[in-house]
Amino acid sequence: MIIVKLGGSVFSDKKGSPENFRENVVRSIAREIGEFYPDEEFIIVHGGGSFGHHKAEKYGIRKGLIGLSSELLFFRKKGFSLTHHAMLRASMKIVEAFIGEGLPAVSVSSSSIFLMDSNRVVYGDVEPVRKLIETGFIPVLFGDVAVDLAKGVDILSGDQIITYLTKLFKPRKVIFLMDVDGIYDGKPDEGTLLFEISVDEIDGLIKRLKSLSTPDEGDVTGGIVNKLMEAKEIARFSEVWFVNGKVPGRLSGAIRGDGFGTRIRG
Ligand code: ATP
Ligand code: IP8
Repeated sequence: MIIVKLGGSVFSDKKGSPENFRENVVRSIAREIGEFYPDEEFIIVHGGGSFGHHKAEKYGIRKGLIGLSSELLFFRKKGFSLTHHAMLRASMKIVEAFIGEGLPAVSVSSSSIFLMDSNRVVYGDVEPVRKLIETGFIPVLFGDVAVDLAKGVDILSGDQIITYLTKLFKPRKVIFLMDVDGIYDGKPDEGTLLFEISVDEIDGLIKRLKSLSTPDEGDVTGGIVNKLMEAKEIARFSEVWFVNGKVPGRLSGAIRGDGFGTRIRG
């Protein structure tokens, strides 16, 4: 099994207009997956991109529901519904592109199967996902809003969903598709591309990137730093790759194992 994170930066321009969508890029990714499916099982998890992050930010979903005036409570609950709805639209477009390329992709709403507690997933009803795979489908999950037992509501990132799924399903590979060539030792336009990072080096890299970076604009789930924190956990169970999802051939390279990008050594 391979889990592919279809980054929001790949299927959309996160700094562009709300709900912009790169259909050609998603179709090309679906075709590459089609070269390996059905011999290989896949789970797709996509991020928020220009669909989820705008609304999550506007309605302050990460701040939760505790101690709010009735007016603010209504505002935030409305935002929860609207953010989820925007993610359903993103998922519909992605699934349609996959079906258009002949792949039996099926959308699974993350907010319907996961519960969080203080920002982390504490429960996931993933049996239907397992059965979908066993029956030959390609489940498509996504970063979403979620009920949080401590805060009321929160945003659940696609990256954290992957950590949870990896521990249960033990995929042989997890491949993160982004709009840059892999992980850099600084900002992508200034730093050097790292072809291989050992798990033990991730904390040092995170520290360095935190010291360089301004908070990720347009990303409510912590951008590259959070992604690396999840990757550190994921790498205990699976091979991890970061490749450019906008460049044809990079995903298949990572699937074959001779790809151009960053590989995390477990
Ligand atoms: P989403 O969370 O919407 O799914 P995504 O998974 O595509 O998005 P981001 O969280 O946006 O990923 O993180 C990828 C972005 O991180 C890239 O667009 C890149 O510009 C930025 N970035 C910042 N620093 C680095 C770095 N050192 N190495 C790689 N990318 C970096
Ligand atoms: O883009 C965030 O998921 P991510 C989902 O994988 C929302 O971090 C709703 C913003």
